[in-house]
Amino acid sequence: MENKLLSRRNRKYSQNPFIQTIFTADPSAHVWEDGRLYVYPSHDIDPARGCDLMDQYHVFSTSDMVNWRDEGEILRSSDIEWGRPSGGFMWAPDCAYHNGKYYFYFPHPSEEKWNDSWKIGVAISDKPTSGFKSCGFIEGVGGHAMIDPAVFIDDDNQAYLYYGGGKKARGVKLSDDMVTTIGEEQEMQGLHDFHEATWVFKREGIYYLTYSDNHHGNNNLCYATSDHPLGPWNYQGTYLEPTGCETSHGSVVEYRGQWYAFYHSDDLSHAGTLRSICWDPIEFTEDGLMKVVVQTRNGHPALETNGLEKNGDLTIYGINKASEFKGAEKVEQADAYEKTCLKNFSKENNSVVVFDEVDGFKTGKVNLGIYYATPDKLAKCILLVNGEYVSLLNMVFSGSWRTFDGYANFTLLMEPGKNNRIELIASSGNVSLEAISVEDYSF
Ligand code: FUB
Repeated sequence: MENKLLSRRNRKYSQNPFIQTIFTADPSAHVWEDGRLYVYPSHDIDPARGCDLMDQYHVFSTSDMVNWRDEGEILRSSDIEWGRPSGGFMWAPDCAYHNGKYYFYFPHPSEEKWNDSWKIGVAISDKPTSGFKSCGFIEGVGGHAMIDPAVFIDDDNQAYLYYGGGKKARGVKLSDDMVTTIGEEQEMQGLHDFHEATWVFKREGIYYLTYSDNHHGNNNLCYATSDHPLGPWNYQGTYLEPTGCETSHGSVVEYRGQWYAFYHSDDLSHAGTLRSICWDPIEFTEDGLMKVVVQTRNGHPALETNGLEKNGDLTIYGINKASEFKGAEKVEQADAYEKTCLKNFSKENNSVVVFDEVDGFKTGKVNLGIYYATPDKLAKCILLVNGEYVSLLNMVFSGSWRTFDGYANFTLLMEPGKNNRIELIASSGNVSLEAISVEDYSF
């Protein structure tokens, strides 16, 4: 039974959206020196209030494109000393690696009057998924609607910053410190119907600038090409048709010999400000044109991991180890872990389950797994750790109340050692809970 539980952490085929436990948008994908692919998205906070409350960037990584590791939170608005006093508005970010350091770029307003005071903030770390410290913002760029930074580093190690919104896309060279600019910023010429979401990559000597257009209701992702990183650009058309969501935002990256398009949709929530990140392969013509991406829900096989996976010690706590529960029935069910589950875990029943003495390992950084079945499209529970609210977590349709195939996971900080209290409170939908696990993320 334990193997059945663990197989959910090691799936064979892709699913879109590929991050389902929390809502994420605006994925910026990069391959770093350890050979893994990392995605830096923004985080739609549930319940949403437009895009106002967006905060708390999490990073995700993979070695096989199918099994994703939530690397945890790297920054939130309360870490930004120059930021908007009431926070929120941590919109589409990007990350760059240069001379041994990781630079995380994010748009954030400095004043309550948010749309007039956008700045491009920078946080720096020696590691790709932790230790980021705010180091101010890029002087001389930003202003009204100026969002969505993307950094491209050319083969000669010269870095370029792109950003924009409100119909204007701009680009500028960055100095070696990756925080100050060189020369005047330039308006990107030749784009058609630019809206937002700049991203630049290079393939076979051609520079590509991708962005979202103003297509009414649901944006397209479009692109333009050039033989110079700052243009002028030749508009080439759409490579990602509307995803159904009222915004569109993507990145394009090569990983282990295949090019991939990352984007977001609202397939999970059907709410335009509770978005979820997706990927699909992208192909090019012999002339270097981007073919329109086929948007899938599932089915791309996992790549061989080739020793690139990262796993820590794992401890499982079946429902029999819960120290308290209420508002749900403990029932014997053949397929459940240890043949026990908590049935009818729902808001209507005021259901709560508590696990005490949960291991935070050496540093308290753990990936919490929740194993469940649900007949509902999108069930949710509230996670409290040591009495504090942490997040609302999604549990998506698994087939039926006894199809024990559901797995939600979320990386967080708790206390080191074995004295943590995890509380799950039903928030919507009807769930059969079978176990939780913690994985040591202290490395
Ligand atoms: O996620 C907030 C904003 O919505 C982004 O900055 C835009 O690109 C759009 O996706």
